[in-house]
Amino acid sequence: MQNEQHSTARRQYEADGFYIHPKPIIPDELIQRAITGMDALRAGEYETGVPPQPSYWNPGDSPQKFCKIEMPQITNRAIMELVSHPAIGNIAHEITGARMVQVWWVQLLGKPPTPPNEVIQTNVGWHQDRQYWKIWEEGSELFTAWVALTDVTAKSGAMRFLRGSHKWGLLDKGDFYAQDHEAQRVRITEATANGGETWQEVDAILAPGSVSFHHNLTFHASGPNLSSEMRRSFAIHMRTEKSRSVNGQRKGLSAFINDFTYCPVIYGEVV
Ligand SMILES: O=C(O)CCC(=O)C(=O)O
Repeated sequence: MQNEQHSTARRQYEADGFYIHPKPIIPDELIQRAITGMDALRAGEYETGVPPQPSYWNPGDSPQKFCKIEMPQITNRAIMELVSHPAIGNIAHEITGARMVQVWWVQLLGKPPTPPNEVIQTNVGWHQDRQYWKIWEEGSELFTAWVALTDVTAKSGAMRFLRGSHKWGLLDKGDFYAQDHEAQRVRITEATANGGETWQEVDAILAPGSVSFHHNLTFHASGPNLSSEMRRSFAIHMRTEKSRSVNGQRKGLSAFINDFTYCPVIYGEVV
């Protein structure tokens, strides 16, 4: 039974370019501590004394703005515990067959509600993560675990994946900050082979403590949060032993990968 489940998850990930795990895997008490940690970060309080990396959102910014804070796990112990949770590493191993899984970058994400009649500015535009990850050699095995801390529904602006788009190659036509999804759809579809790929969107609906995984070439986006609560999550970017930074560089997004206190190995041994 165990093996059958494993192979189903892996087959789905390989065929679709994403995998949505059906049940919560992070204990509720850890989720609650991570939420407290997230609020501390948003208030500029750093438990470890270390600030996050330069970020799109900074303490004092408008609470209506999409909140993206880089490397939150280095500032707060509960967040580090959450992103290091072995259940995430086990599923990452299951879907990739990797011998080693390392967290190499993390983003705290908060999508605030958009009140009725206000202009929507918190969409995440269609993009492939790989377009922002040029520090890694081509073919590197890189993917993301997206952990929900709150109820993530279509109404609260769930992430949407384009089924099978990891097989389209790197199109370099995405934009994380774009707000007009329809204009993006036209531009991206035109860029696919003969403009002919099928556009099939799948919502990643997640209960608190649940996780989705997506391949670095899978197109994804999200719409407005029309619920009354902030949509909270962490995007945990991971690599396997089949990854290398260009020229072995340790800068930008690969700056910390030799520091396992910042970038924990969450499955297997360092290779
Ligand atoms: O949180 C979102 O809506 C998008 C996040 C994202 O682009 C990612 O985790 O790679």
